[in-house]
Amino acid sequence: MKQDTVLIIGANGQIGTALLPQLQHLYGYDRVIATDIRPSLQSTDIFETLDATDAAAIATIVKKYRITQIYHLAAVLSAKGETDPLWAWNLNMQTLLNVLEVARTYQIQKVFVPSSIAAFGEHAPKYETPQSTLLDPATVYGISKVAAENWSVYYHKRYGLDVRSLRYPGVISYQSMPGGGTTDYAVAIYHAAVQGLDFECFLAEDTLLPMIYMNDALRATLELMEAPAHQISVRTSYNLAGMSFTPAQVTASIQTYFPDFKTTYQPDFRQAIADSWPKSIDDSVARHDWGWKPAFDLPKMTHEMITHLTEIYHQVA
Ligand code: VAH
Repeated sequence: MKQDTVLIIGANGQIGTALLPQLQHLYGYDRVIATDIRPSLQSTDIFETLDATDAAAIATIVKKYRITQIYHLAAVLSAKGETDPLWAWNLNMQTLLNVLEVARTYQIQKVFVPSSIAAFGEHAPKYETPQSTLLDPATVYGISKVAAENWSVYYHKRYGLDVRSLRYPGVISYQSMPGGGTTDYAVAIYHAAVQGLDFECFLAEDTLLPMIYMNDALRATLELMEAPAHQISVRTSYNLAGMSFTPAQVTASIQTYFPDFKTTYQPDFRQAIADSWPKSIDDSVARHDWGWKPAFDLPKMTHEMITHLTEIYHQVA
């Protein structure tokens, strides 16, 4: 069992909900401190309510538990952020700067700060989007992620802080309901199918987007955080790819299990967000630096999602 003590900020979010048990397995239940502004959603030994806009509150927890690693997973996502841009900016940036300052002050050994393919905008190549290219994001969420990437480099260069990051594609998981993301249709569609419902998609059927199954996203996160520092050549954020698919393709994948399942398409404001993002990602730098390789394609993910969601809904029934 590793000797670190790990703080998760935003443990009730999509990534946090799935990451918590994996960190507890790696470090021990008593060495993972789960925090969120909302009360705990799952059984865990140590949970603290934390408003990460309060730097002193973060520092109090860091000192109380002698934290050595921080996973900062609290953020307002793309679609929700567009409903109140300045609120989203202030929340995403204030929490980030609080985490970086506390980490510097208390000599935290490693900090994980997720970025997103939302950091790319209209002037990035749409296919096999490279690690290094112009970042002109179309959303406040994307702007805050680009700012976070640059602040991470600043704290690494000026203070030696070991901040690591991944540009997550749309993350697909069964452990939590989607919340405020543009790629969340790809989670909700599986919930509809397993409940025997048809699905109305808020993106057009041919909207190709980079996606990743949660198991791969978590493995990438832990492999990055466990990699020796000398292997980390990117201190903004690593491109990460799992697969790319369209709503029509995930519908067809689901129909191999539920032949009568139907999707209709009613694009809304989120279509413009999706259209500003890449269609596929070049993650060759992550593959080179720390050996990244995805394990899930669309058929394998569909099998996992339908299997787990069927168990969940049958338990509820
Ligand atoms: C969102 N799920 O839709 C997030 C993600 C690439 C998309 O960052 O906002």
